[in-house]
Formats: sequence, structure tokens, C-alpha cells
Amino acid sequence: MTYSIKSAQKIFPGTKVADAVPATVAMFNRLSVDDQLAFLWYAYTELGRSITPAAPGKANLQLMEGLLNQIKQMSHAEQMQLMRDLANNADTPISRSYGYFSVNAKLGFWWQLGEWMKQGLVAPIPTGYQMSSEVAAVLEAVKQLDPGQQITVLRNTVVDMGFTPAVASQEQAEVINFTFPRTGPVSTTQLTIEGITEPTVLKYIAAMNADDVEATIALFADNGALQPPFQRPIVGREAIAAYLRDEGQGLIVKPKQGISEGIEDGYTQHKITGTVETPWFGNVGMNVAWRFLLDPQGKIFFVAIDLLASPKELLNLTRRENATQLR
Ligand code: ECH
Repeated sequence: MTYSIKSAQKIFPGTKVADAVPATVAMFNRLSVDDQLAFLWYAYTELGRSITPAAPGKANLQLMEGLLNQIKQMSHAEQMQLMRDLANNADTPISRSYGYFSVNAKLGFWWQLGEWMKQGLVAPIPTGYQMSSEVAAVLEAVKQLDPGQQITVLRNTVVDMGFTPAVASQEQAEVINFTFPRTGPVSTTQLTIEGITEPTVLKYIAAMNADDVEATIALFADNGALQPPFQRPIVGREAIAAYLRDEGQGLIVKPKQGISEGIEDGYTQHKITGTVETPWFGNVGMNVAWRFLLDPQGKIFFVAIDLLASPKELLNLTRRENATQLR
């Protein structure tokens, strides 16, 4: 049997992912624009009480300084309109610029506006704003999630803002990339994952913790694919490299345990569970699984990164669906 990406996506079908995340984002998307902004304000400030995001760093913000200063100088009414345009995906010059930002640049942009909102330099939530019952319901849904899932909801709503033309024009594209300098090297010399000896998997983890994109993509097959949480697979080394340069940096990945199995024709599959920390929220460990399918040459044909439904899932290393119930 030869594998397709479609069939590879089905390995370890018993893995339970955090479906509550896309469900909550769908609830958010049904809110009116003003309610969306209010929700984000309350969710973000509420979250900030227990988990504070790291400042993105001056160098990163300098890349968008012109745009930020332009916004700072606007009247509160204009600032409010700008925020509505972003949330509405309206076609305006600023909304277009935002559309070309990297994911981390989008988060950094809002981080700065959030700081300025706290200081009163950017239009705050209007005094006397009455929270609608819809906003209250989405906030309640978010409270039920674990911190890793909460920050994923925030991230995903921010990423979808702004205007992205159907056909991207390269001249207009002014992609702003962020870099997250590591505070220190992640020690991987002692890396062991209970149940895993496969060198490709161990090298993948070490390369991720070193922000070594070249070393990571060298582990993939020519048409290999990487599927981030709640996204479609990214296919091919070049596309994966571009993705990792944007979103894979500064992560601390802490795999704990795994299972390896030969399948057929020399293919092997490996499931590893553990936690991942983003540089934005250093103290939040997101519970994840990596599901690898390696080809007979030991190259990565497919790897999915799943955000897990609950910490209990960290121990779910069975190959079949409902295997525990069958026992
Ligand atoms: C304010 C009100 C008005 C509207 C808005 C506001 C501001 C909101 C702000 C939100 C900031 C949110 C942030 C969220 C960050 C989330 C980061 C996450 C990262 C997850 C990464 C993972 C990585 C997994 C991977 C692994 C691999 O092996 C391969 C690569 C990869 C309040 C002003 C909007 C400021 C900062 C969830 C899981 C492990 C797939 C990347």
C-alpha cells in the first residue's frame, strides 16, 4: 500500500483533539463585530490575570512602528473604526497591511494596541458598555477550556482578522516576520522519550528546540507534510520551512512518552505526547500529540500536531479507536 496524505491523516484514530477550540471560535464568529472586540478585551484581560503574555520585544515592534504610530495619532473614533475594520475583514489599507503580517506579527500588533488601550492611548471599551448575553456565553465557553486551549482560541481569532486578497500581489506584500530570541538553549542532549528510539523523531524534536529549520525539513520526504493543530496539511519542504520560520520559532517542546509501530512495506508510525510552550506564554504547557508516519527510508511522510482534548489524552497511546473500551 502506498500512503496518501489523506490516509496518513487517519493514523492513530483514537486521538481525541480539543474540538472545543474550533467550536468556541465558531461561537465567536457569530458575534457582532463590536461584541467580538468586547469579547477579546474581556477574555484577554481576564486571562492576563493568571497568565501574562510576554512582551514581543522592541526589535519586533519596530518593524511595524510606522503603522502603530499612525494608529496612536488617530482620534478614538478613528481607532475604533480601525479595530472594527480589522475584525470585519474590511478592505482598507491598514487591514490589507495586517493581512500580510506573519501570525506572530499579528499577535504583536494587538499586544501593543492592548497595552495602549490599558493606558488610554487607544480607544478603550466604551464606558457603560453592556455585555450582551452572547458575549457572556462565549466567555463562559472559554472559561471551561484549559489554558493551552484558551490561548489557542485567542490566537485563532486574531489570525483571521484583516483583509487578505484572494490573489496575493507580491509587490504589495510586506510580510513582517517576528523573531523570538531564546533566553537560553533548551537542553536536548539528554533527550529521551519513553517508548521511542526512532532517530528521525528524536532529531525532529531536537531541531525544533534549536529553531533549526534546515535540520527539521531535511527529515521530511520530498512530498512530506506537516499538519498544525486545526489546520490543513502543509505539503513540501519549502512550504514547511516557510511555515516553521514564521510559527515554529522559540517553542519549547517537551515530549514525554510515545509508541512506535511498523505498519507495512517498511512504513512506521509513531505517536508521541507531551507539552509545548509558546514564547508568548512561557508558563502555559499545551498538551499535544505528534502523529508521525515515516516512509521506508525513515523520512517523515506526514506529521500531525494535535492539541489534545484533555491531559488524560497524554496517556492515550493506543493505535486503534476505542481500544480501551474493547478490552
Ligand atoms: C485586545 C482587544 C481588542 C481585540 C484584540 C485584543 C488583543 C488580543 C491579543 C491576543 C494575544 C494572543 C496570543 C496568543 C498566542 C498563542 C500561541 C499559541 C501557540 C501554539 C503553538 C503550537 C506549536 C506547535 C508546533 C509544533 C511542531 O512540532 C511543529 C510546528 C508547530 C485585547 C487589544 C484582538 C493581544 C499572544 C496557541 C501548538 C509543536 C505546529 C508550530
